[in-house]
Amino acid sequence: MTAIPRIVEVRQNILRRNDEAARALRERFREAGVFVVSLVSSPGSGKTAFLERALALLLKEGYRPAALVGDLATENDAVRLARSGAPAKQITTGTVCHLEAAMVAGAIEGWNLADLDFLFIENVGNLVCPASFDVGENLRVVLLSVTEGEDKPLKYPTIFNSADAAVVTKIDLAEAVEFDWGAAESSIAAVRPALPVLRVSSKTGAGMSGLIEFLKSCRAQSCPACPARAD
Ligand SMILES: Nc1nc2c(ncn2[C@@H]2O[C@H](COP(=O)(O)OP(=O)(O)O)[C@@H](O)[C@H]2O)c(=O)[nH]1
Ligand SMILES: [Mg+2]
Repeated sequence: MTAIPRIVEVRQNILRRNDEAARALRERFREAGVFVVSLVSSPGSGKTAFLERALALLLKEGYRPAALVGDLATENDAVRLARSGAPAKQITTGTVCHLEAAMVAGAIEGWNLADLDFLFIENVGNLVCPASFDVGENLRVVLLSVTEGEDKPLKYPTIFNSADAAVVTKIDLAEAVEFDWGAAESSIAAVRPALPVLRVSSKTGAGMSGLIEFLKSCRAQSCPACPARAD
């Protein structure tokens, strides 16, 4: 009987500490002028594939992007992202199912944030835990690949609720898996009416330029659909 309230209390303390660390991070990002975008999704939805293209496109346009990427193990994704030429660092979490603000703060130690225009944070692939942990981002983007099923937003509403935009990925496969666009959009709208929804294929590049423009407009705070976070 007494164990449950104690667990709740510990969890609340962890979240409170994380919120404080995230607020401090967001202030550092604001002072440095770097716009921070986090990516959340289930494993394999295409976060890293999207970032590979996004980093290359932004570099080509003269922006200075960087990326942090969280997984339980391996440096694989950081290696993939570093090929773009942008700074990229892996955060390995061991058994932890999400990134926390303190992990982000540790990973950017030694980086001069003022040298960056965009910092992408790829969270650990998980539709549950990352929802509760602010990592100091300005914009949280939730990805949903066409191969996952149109009702994921209904099954995992919290993560869609915590996001500022949704991106449907792997649209090159939509026909093959008979993806029902109407059902997917209704699922998202049922959870978060008016959440901006974009579409992309990192394989063909379809939708990439629109998504980059969206991120740029969020950075410039000129996008009416884009409620960039502030404390
Ligand atoms: N056909 C297709 N495959 C993709 C696309 N994006 C990612 N993939 C594949 O999906 C798998 C998982 O992608 P990855 O970026 O590692 O997902 P993450 O776990 O969310 O970072 C890889 O085999 C990718 O090549 C896409 O737009 N189209
Ligand atoms: Mg990845």
